[in-house]
Amino acid sequence: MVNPMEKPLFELDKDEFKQEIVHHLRTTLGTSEKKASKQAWWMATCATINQMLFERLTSTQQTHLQKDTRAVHYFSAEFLMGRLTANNLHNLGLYKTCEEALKDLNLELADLCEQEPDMALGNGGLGRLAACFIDSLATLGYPALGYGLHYEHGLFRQEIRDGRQVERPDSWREYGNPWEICRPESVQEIPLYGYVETVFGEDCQVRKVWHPGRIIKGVPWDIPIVGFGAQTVNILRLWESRASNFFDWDVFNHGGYVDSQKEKAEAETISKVLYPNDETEAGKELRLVQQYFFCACSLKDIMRRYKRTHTDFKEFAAQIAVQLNDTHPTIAIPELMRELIDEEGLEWTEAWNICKQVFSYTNHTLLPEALETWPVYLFERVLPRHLEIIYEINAYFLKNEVDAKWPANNEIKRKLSIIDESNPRRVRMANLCVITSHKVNGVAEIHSKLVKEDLFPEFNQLWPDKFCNVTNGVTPRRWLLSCNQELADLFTETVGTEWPLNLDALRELAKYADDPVFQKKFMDIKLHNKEKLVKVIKAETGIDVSADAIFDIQIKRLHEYKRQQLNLLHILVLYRRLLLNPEYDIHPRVFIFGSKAAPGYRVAKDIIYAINKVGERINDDPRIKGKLKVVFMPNYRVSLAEKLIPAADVSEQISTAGYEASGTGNMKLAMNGAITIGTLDGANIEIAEEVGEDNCVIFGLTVEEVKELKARGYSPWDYYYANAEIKSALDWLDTDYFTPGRPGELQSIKKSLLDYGDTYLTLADFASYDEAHQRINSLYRDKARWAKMAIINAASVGKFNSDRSIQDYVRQIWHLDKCDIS
Ligand code: GFP
Ligand code: GFP
Repeated sequence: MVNPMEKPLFELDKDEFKQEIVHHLRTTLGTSEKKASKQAWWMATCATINQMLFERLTSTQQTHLQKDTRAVHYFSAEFLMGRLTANNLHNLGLYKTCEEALKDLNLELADLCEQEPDMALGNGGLGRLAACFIDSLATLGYPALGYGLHYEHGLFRQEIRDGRQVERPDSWREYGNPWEICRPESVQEIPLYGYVETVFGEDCQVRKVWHPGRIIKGVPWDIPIVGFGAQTVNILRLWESRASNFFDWDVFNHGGYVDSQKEKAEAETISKVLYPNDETEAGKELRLVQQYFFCACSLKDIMRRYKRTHTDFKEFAAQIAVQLNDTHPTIAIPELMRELIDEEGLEWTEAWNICKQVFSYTNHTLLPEALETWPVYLFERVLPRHLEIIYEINAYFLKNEVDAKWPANNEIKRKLSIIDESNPRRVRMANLCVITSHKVNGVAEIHSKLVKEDLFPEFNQLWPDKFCNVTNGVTPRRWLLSCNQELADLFTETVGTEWPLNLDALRELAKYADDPVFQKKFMDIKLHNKEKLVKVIKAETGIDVSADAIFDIQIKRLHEYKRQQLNLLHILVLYRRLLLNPEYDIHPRVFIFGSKAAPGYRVAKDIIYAINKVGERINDDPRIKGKLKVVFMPNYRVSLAEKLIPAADVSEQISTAGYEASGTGNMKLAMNGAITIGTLDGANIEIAEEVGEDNCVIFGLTVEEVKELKARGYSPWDYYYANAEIKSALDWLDTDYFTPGRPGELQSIKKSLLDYGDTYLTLADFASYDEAHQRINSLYRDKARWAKMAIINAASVGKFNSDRSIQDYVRQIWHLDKCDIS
């Protein structure tokens, strides 16, 4: 493979690049050098990049077609792509050329990159994982397609007003997006609602005919996914919904303009917005329709492509792998059954055998509320034929599998059934996934073990070979090469150019971990990144912080199990200590948060409010002499993460053990030399194994201890009464100390930690967390020791390259071959 760090794949030199940009500025953007806005310059740069991308895209697709390759289709309701300009340039090996070309035009590439809105078509880790995976698939040269929804509005833009989260609409393509290509030639028609008719054919065979009540049009938009080295350019195909017959001219001509638009508006609603994860009540029906819509479009697209080279379905399972990213795309299972049986005329068993080989499922969480179920009545109305198919799968499964293994055991039947028989009856999507898929994987070793033992123990008894583990990973191209260029250059200088493809090459760095010269270079880069972040913090929040302080960062969705409240409680305790004893000896600390809360999740929003209010008080308090600062960065998103991660000293990974399936932020931060303070949860365990327990700071209850404590009966009050600091900190929240004139505004935090039982054992882990922070404090003061730890972290996280995850999927689940693109 050509390594673009040594030699640009495309031989454009700086001057040619410059000419192309100017050419596009004039001919594609229709403006001139004198008048062009930064936005126009950015668009012209993207058009230049696309020239190269599209060529590779076409040759990739042609080669895949010619060689009739087996491909994986990654079905995901979320793809958190972020920005693509810098990433694409790095993967093409043209970043520096482009930077110089723009310099000649008196423009800064980094500055132009800021023009790009984030493509935030996801909520958090799950969606960003999908984005890293398609990067790795292309990099490794595997035929693969990402399939998802073309949300008009991605995750909301978060504003902070008087400390509170306010959700504003995100409009990532308001002024056009240079990376997407509309493919009207591949439009699909998707049926919905209606009823099912039973027809007796002349051959006396019973057939089911679905008479849909509505047809929606699915319009595909392709985003090219460039692998590093740009041999392969795969596609992320996102479906936009439109009315199939969107303008009713008759109605319009009779004066009913609004009516004529109604159907159009309704159809477009389907791909209008991304649902934030925890919002389970809102728009249930719409959410089910969204899931069905994108799965049905994608399967039709797959079948269309398959039929170009095949006349029957005998090879289908050999050619097609579909990975279900969580339960959101589960409806693809009955949809493929329906297509094969009702539309293609296959027998039930034949269709079922195909489905069992095609699908595999990744579980991302053990939280019961995240395992989707849909009321049967809703299914009946929206997807009547699919409900029948699900019933049939279920009957077959209960009779042939469950009854065979546990004869006449109604309790087990009730538990494993796809239908939950309580009132109202519900369809359990996870059960359908497990029953159908040939492989089910968790996303870190401990999580995969818990999936088997706690979540699906009976399924595991039925099919022990079905369950496996693929530990998550992140792409080092975005999360090191692109976001931390100075560090990337130092690494290239030290270990050579191979590491973006083989992250294990960074192990070499460990040799220099004790070398004062290397330590200085490494820590100077960290300092420089922190200085850059200081400016961003000032610009975004108005808060002054010093780059000499420890930058302690917690960035992730806001959820009580991720325990931002534990971090906050510790801040309150530190603040109190400083007030009681101004000489209290700590190295200055800046606690930085970035986090969005699901709009319907009250306590999560209250935690954001509390962080901001506590922060305001602390940041303005001269008595503590700047030893403590609290920063809440608004609108956390991929592009902000790219600025925060390179500047982190400490990485907060503090979920209750057993609750964070894996985590991926933990990997990104360690990769950039931050020291983890973490529980033995998710991938933290594997990170600790790789970097060594001396190079991270572990605290808190283990999974087993959490279970035991819960079994014994956990009472947070015991900790409240036993620990005077916890008590004072929580009682503080009853007063108006942080919300002058408005006492009790922060009470809900205290309530959730005491009155409502502290589900996530925040108080039980507090003492250990506090002690861990004291260790951080003394470690940081030993400059050489800290630098060594940071270097060893960066050197030891080769395992967490998403390329490794993809290879694990290929070996255990997908069985794909790489395809050379000539
Ligand atoms: C994709 C390809 C493109 C091609 C368009 C045509 O192909 O290169 O030009 O779509 O619709 F990636 P298929 O989806 O038809 O394979
Ligand atoms: C979820 C899980 C994480 C896991 C990711 C990707 O992400 O532990 O790392 O999926 O598998 F919770 P969030 O969206 O909750 O971050």
